[in-house]
Amino acid sequence: MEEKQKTVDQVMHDRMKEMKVETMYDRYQAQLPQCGYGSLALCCRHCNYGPCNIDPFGKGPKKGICGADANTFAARHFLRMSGAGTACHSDHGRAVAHLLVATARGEAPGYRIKDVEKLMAVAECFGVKTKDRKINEIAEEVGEMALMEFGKPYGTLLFLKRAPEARQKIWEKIGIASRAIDREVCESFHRTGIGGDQDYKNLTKQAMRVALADGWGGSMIATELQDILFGTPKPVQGRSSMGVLKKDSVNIIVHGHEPQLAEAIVMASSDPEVTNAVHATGAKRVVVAGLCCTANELLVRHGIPMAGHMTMQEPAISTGVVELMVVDIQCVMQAIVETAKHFHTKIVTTLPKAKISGAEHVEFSDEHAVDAAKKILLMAVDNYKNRDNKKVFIPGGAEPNIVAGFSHETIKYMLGGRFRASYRPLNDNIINGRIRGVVGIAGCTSPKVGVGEESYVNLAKELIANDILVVATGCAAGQCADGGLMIPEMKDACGAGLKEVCEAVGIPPVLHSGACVDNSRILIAVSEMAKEGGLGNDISDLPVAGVCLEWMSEKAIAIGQYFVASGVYTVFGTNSPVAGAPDMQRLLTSEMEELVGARWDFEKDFKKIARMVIDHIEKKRDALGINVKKERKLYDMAERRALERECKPAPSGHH
Ligand code: MSK
Repeated sequence: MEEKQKTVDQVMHDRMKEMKVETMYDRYQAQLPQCGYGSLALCCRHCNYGPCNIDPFGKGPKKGICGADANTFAARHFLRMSGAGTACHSDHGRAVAHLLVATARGEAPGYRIKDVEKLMAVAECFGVKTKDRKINEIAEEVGEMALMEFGKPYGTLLFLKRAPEARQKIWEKIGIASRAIDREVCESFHRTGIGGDQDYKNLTKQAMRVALADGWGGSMIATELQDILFGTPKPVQGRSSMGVLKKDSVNIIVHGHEPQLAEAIVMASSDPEVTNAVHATGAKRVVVAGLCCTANELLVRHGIPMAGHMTMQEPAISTGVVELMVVDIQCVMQAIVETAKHFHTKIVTTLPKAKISGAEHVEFSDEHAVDAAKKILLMAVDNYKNRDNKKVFIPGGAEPNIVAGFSHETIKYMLGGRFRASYRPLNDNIINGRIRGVVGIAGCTSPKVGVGEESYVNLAKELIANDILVVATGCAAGQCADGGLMIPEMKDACGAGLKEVCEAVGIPPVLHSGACVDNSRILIAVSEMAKEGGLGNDISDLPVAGVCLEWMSEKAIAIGQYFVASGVYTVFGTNSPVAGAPDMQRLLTSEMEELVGARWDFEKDFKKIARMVIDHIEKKRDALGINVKKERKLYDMAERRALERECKPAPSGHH
């Protein structure tokens, strides 16, 4: 039997083992068996009576010292995760809003407004006047309005209005329309403290409200305002593989989430002082490559190469060619400082709110972004001389070309054309069955599934073979890009219907839509599909689903919860975060459907997940009446004569 080719991840981990460089997989093994109480959400340490555990099987305690039961333990845990995830995406959004205001005021040299059309669209949604006003004036007010969304004392979030009316009514009816973003995060932590909210159903409702403040609040602010500042993604060719790092170049990796840092590094990389310094070292050029969601941001907007997804941060350093890894915030592992010690790589942190012991720190601010970026680049160039060529190992060298940059505007434009951009053609293709449905695959990569398992790649292949269009974000998108799925030629792996559509439009069947904050693009896309007509009135009517196979971050839980609260059936892999509390598990996986028309599922096996998602899509199609097969009617002779009589033209003068 032909041996399966090793993935880049696997090759690099073999290499790191050889070099005795510790990896996250080693540390994962060292943690096994992981704490059973923690895994089942049955450990509470919210107060110093604890830590309290609940024994789900034996005769041990069934309550904490305060009397809280398993459902309260699990629901509080779930709400805190949703709140923390929302805080991450939203604080990111707040930073972008500040940058927009600073740019509009001329206080952020180097940055400018790139997408005026989107600025106008957001201004309209925020009720900001645009007539006879300068672009910068409008941008300043839009930025300020966005900042108000975090702390306004009254009302609900402005972007909630973008959802179909039927969805907004559900949110209002059950009291989960999000108010100010900070208020929802703050209240979530208040309610989960000792002696607060102790009703698992009520806690889960707040988990919906805080998560909606992420998807339709912080994340949407981040995505939309980033598009205004850095450009809305359009189809762009890119490369994704560790092979984007070059032996003959100064390599700098930008890792984290907030694109303002990465954009500044890109701007400064062509500064003559930097290019001259590079040439003086004998290196050919400076390579800026992205990692994690920063990579997604750079890729979808500029086609800047992507070195890998989250679990590849240690392997990337272990290529021995990375002069410097500069990080901002989220999904950056403390371990990289130790990995870097085996090589010449410098680790540089940039934000006052995210430092790492042992890393160097160059403070980054909107006002001095390009100066800080230049300083960081020159540090990288200076470090080139310290590279140890004996340690250099870049796996593969194959650099799959990918086509990325599928914002919801792009999808609309590609399907409908510049002057009649709409979701009509997509809806029509779903109605006629060429496309059975759409699945968003989002989220993290995790050592829990094994080294280089390519679970997202396998799932996506299964889905496109069944005529399901896939939209990918975050590290799931990174894995699909590495796996070579984001090229138009992948049409040949599709079912006949999807293949026909991909061929006609010239799109890959797996669309890269950006970073994890960009799941907000999926919310807008499904809202527009519902509003376009022919597929019901609400998001929950659509034949769509969301999947996250290797969830890790609290952000993933917030995303899952806002997908479900928005009406999207969502399946998570590995394990349920509330598995030890049967009522809570039932609430998420069944009863939420009655509340919001969608629910969660948890399943380890990606093949089963593919089946679950396909079944769900077919169920929705049945409910919409678009799976009706016209039965072939065979007429007998008497019926044929009757038909002929009916079809004969009426005699003239007879009406
Ligand atoms: S980076 S949150 S591992 S998607 Fe957005 Fe990737 Fe998950 Fe971090």
